[in-house]
Amino acid sequence: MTRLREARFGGRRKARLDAALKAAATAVEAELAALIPNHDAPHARLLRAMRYAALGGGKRLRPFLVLECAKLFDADPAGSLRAACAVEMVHCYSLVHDDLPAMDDDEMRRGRPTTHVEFDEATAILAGDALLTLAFETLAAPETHADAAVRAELVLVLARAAGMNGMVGGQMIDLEAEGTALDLAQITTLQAMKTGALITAACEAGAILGRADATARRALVAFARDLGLAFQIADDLLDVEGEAARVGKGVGKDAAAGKATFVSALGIDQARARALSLAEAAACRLAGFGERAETLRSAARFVVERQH
Ligand code: GRG
Repeated sequence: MTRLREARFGGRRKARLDAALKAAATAVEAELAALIPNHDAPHARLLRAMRYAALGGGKRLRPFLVLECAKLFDADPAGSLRAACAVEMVHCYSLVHDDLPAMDDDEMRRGRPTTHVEFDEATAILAGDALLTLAFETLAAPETHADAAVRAELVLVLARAAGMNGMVGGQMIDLEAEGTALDLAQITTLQAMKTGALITAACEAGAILGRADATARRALVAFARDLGLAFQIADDLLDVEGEAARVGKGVGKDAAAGKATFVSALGIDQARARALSLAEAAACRLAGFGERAETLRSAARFVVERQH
């Protein structure tokens, strides 16, 4: 393929991906707004903080993955959207708690003040707790899927990804490791738990909603694992090279906190090369889905080029 044709092809793929991401983000925003009520109640402050944390920002990558993976199997779109929102709620809760003074102590997130700065620490903790529990309430409700076994499996997969052997466990390792020189294998394990587990659960949820067979489900899990690592390396690169205004949060924080990252372990050039090869490997995992998985393949390729 000539360079010009390649660029045009890439451009078309990128445009299609952007449109799919935008459509997913719009649908997720509307559904989240419906799932987190905004009414006059004795606990209205909690509801406002939850909405602040969950609405009006973010790339919505995880819910996009739920929706795209579920679409491969023609799963019911309404149920898939609810499951996508559940995954995003867990993600939003993790951001709220991660930003707290006791953790990363961040003041900016998604281009605006973090939840504890906008409200207060206690409210932010409660908003995170309530988003986490609402995620499971949403998955367990019959509107998400008519089959209780499917709902139970969704709950199981998300709980495992979010909990002690997944995101929370990864966060613990991360906090304990500050100022320590982790090797590449240790960084990979940490990040697979902290960031990768939820990304994997998002893709697996799509497979569960669509009652995928074991081969298809394994392929999506393998795709998600490569994608998750590529995504995290891109995040580490952004922390070193990105501009705060564009990234929407503080940058240069990893080095300041003495955190071991893919960039500190590999250097910038090797980290970028590794992200690119992981993204390519992720895309190859989807060969069995043919054309239907083109948007997911594009997501893998473009996740490493993101600017925020
Ligand atoms: C506090 C329980 C608890 C867990 C914290 C995932 C996590 C563990 C913290 C999030 C903080 C962080 C910077 C994690 C690295 C993963 C990452 C890049 C998160 C940001 O995800 P994006 O870029 O954010 O998808 P948006 O705003 O687009 O949704």
